[in-house]
Amino acid sequence: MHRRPWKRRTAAAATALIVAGVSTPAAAAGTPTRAAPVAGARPPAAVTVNATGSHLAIADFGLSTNWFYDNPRFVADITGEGRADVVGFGPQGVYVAVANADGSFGSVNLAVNNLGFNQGWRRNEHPRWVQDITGDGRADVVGIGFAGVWTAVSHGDGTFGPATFVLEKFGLRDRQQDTKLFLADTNNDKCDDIVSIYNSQTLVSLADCAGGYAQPTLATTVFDFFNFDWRYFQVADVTGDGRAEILAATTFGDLGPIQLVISTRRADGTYNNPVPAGANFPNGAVAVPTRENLVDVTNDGRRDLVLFDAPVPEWGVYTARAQAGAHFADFIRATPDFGGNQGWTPNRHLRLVADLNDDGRGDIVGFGEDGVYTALATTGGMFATPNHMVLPQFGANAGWDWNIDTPRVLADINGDRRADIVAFGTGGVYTAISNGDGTFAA
Ligand SMILES: [Ca+2]
Ligand SMILES: [Ca+2]
Ligand SMILES: [Ca+2]
Ligand SMILES: [Ca+2]
Repeated sequence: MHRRPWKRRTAAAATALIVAGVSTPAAAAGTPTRAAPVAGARPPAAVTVNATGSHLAIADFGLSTNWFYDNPRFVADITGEGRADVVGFGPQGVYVAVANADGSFGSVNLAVNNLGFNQGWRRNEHPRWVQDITGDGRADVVGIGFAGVWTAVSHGDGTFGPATFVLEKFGLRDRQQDTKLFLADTNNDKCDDIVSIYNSQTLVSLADCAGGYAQPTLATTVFDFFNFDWRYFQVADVTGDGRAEILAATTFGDLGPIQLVISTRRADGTYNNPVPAGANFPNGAVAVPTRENLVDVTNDGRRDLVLFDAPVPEWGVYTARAQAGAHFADFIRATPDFGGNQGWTPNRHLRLVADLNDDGRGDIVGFGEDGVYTALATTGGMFATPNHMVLPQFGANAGWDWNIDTPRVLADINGDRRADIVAFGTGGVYTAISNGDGTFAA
């Protein structure tokens, strides 16, 4: 019998949680109601966006060419040239557009004849990633389908090897519901491994750096439904040693009060029992790690926690700086901006952190009601105040309030190490190139 902590949680306990930059509610709302759609059948696009004044970089990958939530789109460097390319899981497979040095993109090509919508792949059932699994600096394609793991290895010129079934594990057929799946390097060979977390069973399958995966091994039994808040797990390197740690949030279980904990990897591939990770608030509230807010903001090579939508003790953005020894300093109020008191709303106003000026510190980019606002990182985990509206585009009032159908990401597409805006809208892919001072060239 599995006990689910969120069903036991009291209302008082739930309000003690801070939900930071959460994408989960939006994803749940976007869950298709149909269980098994007919191949090729597409529901109408849920939204339209007004991209007036934005630069249309690619007239594809957008709502008008029938890309939506069941077509995950990524911006990742598949050529190893330092420029992020557009990679989308479309009707017939994986489509790519390689970035050019001037911020434009090459033609859209079908690079892999599988892992697409018409082959039955769905966002909520079949996770897909575009990350490097061979250690050559070129992002590859990984998908976990019905029976197991598929990969396609990047050749570095915009083409890929064939989609190959490499491991009969983790598939929808065999895994338990509520299993958390992650792709992250756990052993510092630069090849991203598969981490699976389920009640009392955390498994790691090591990448063989040739496109395949080893049989999974048991990393720890500690993460169970009773003691851990199942909504929040993260697998990421926050110590800078190239080995991903496991971040989790405890419940009011046997381990004591709710807190953020961290589990580090042993040399033999197993994981140590989690210990308190710090990152405390004065009032004892817990911080919730998400991928979006684990970004180095101090240029020490360690990912820090950046927390939005934290009304305690005051509104604003809070940072907890990663320190040596798998521990975070306590949260500090890093700027009074971007908070709910100014109208910023979790599921309407996307806020991201990425380095806009190549100083090694992640900066804040907020997609507000009427446009894009930025605040550059200063020192000590702080951000410049006040923030500035730098683009009158990509705002919620133009329809950019739904980040599943129309994702917006920050990635360096022109190779100057400054993160640019890449937005998938109605007409296709819109971009805004970072000027390096917190502003963008639309
Ligand atoms: Ca690769
Ligand atoms: Ca690895
Ligand atoms: Ca910066
Ligand atoms: Ca750039």
